[in-house]
Amino acid sequence: MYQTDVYPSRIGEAEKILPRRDPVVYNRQSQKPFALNEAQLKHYEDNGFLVLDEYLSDWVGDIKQEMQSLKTTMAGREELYTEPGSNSLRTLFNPCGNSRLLDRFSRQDKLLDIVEQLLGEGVYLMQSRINVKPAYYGKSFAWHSDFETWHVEDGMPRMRAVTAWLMLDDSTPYNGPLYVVPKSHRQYVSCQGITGEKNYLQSLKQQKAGVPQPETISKLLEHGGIKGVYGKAGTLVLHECNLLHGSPDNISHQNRSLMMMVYNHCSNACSKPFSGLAKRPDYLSNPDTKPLKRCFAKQAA
Ligand code: 6CS
Ligand code: FE
Repeated sequence: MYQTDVYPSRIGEAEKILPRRDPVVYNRQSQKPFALNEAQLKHYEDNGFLVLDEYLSDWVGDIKQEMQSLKTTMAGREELYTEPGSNSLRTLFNPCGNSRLLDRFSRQDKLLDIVEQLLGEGVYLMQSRINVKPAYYGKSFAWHSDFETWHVEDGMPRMRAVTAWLMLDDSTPYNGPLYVVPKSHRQYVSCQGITGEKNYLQSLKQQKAGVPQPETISKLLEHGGIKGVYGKAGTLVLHECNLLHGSPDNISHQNRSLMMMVYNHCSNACSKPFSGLAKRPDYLSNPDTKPLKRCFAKQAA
C-alpha cells in the first residue's frame, strides 16, 4: 500500500530543511521508579540528548569482557565492520542478539523506565552495536541524523525512537568523542542525492549519502553550536533519533568504545525502505518488533 512520505530525503532534489512533525517526549507523566525528573525531561526535549553520569558503571567490566568473547565467537561474520584503511574493528552489530547477558542488560528497568517515558509503552530493540573507535586507528563519523538513515534505508515511518548509549571507556575531548548539535532534532534535513544499492556496506565505514552540506549544518548550528559529549565509563547518554551528530578521528592512545541500543516504539516499526531499495540485513533493523519483556535481575536465568 502507498505510504505518504512526510520526511522525504535523497529523492534527487535539492537539500532543504523541513520542520519536525512529531513529539519528542510521548509519555511525560510516567511515575516509574527510574523515570526522569522534570528538569531532565526538559533538557532532553529542548536539546535532543541527556547525559546521566556513571548511571550504569557496575555493568562496564562485564560488558567489556562479553565484547571480547563476541569478537571471537562472531569473527568472520558480516556483523563486524573494520575501520577504513586498517583491520581494526570499527563496529560490531547486534551484540544484544548474540549475548544473553547483553540481551538482559537491554531489558532492565533502569533503561526501560526511561525509554518508555520518552516513547510510550511498548518498545522493541531496533538495532544494537558496539562502536570501538580504537586508539590511533579509529576514524571519524560524518555529520548525520540516524533517523534520516533509518527512514530512507529501513523504512522507519516517524520520529519515535531513542538511542541509549553506554560509555565503555572514558570519553574525553581527545579520544574521538561524539559531537552533537543541541536542538537540531527539531528540524529535519532532507538531503540531496539518491541512495545506492547496499549503501550500508559503504556508509558503515564512511557515510556519504545522508550527510548534510556545510551550509545546512551551519544553519542548524545557529541555535546551539557544537557540544562534545564527555564522561566516565558507565555514563549513559539518551540520544533522540533525529539529533545531528558526528565524531572526529581518534589519534589518541586510548580507545573510545561504547555500546548503543536503539529503541523504537512498536507502532513505528520499520516497513519498506522509503528509498524503494531492498531491506537492509536483520542485524541493522530487527524484524522482531514485539514489545520487549522486562528483565529484573542481572544474572538470573
Ligand atoms: O546505518 C545506521 O543504521 C547507522 N550508521 C551510520 C554510520 N549512520 C546512520 C546510523 O547511525
Ligand atoms: Fe549515528
